[in-house]
Amino acid sequence: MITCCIFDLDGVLVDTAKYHYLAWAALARELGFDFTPEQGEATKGVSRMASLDIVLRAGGMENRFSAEEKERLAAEKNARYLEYISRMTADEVLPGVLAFLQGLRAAGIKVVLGSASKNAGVILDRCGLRALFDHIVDGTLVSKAKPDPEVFAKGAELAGENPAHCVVFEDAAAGIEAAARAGMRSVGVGGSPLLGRATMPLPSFEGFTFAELRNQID
Ligand code: B16
Ligand code: MG
Repeated sequence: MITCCIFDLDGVLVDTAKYHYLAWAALARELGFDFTPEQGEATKGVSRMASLDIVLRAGGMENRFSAEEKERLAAEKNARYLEYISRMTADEVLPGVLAFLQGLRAAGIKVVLGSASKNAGVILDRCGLRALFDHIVDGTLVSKAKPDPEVFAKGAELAGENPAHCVVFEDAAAGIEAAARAGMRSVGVGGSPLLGRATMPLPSFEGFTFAELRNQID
């Protein structure tokens, strides 16, 4: 039985990874080194401060800054990221997502957000998605980053649903592991080979329906 679907945001519903990357790369440039798109892959699904550590390591600067200076660098990156996402529109919702979410609501399935981002609210508002969610769990509500199951466990709890009846949609390996640790099935969105532990892969939401989800994993 499936009664609740929990969605990661970045990389699943919208492609904000490119904005995260541009903002981190600009910070790296200011610090005097290049941060490549390949290196940027490792920041996907990872918290803001853990992402900063990845960036600093790429420039050989992991031990250069105090905790206070790191907070300032992360705030600088976030200000740049906010400039990008504050210009987002509904056109940036990934193909097939809207129809799938609407289909879930029509079928009476709970729709929950489970994102590590502290900026999830801005993105949902800009893209006109907020009204489709019954509950929103974002980086402001959780203290433990994926692969800790906290974000998804909290989503199920808010929705009043049994984790065994929840399905998580994720594009990052840490998120697939978090779902498993929360006792939930998962859909690995985007087809990365790193998502092999997901209950099922889903290259894109285009044409995908709740009936098909049930056929495949229920
Ligand atoms: P913020 P998700 C994650 O969102 C991103 O994938 C990751 O790249 C980012 O560092 C993290 O949110 C924190 O984001 O700086 O906006 O709080 O994939 O869990 O929706
Ligand atoms: Mg993600």
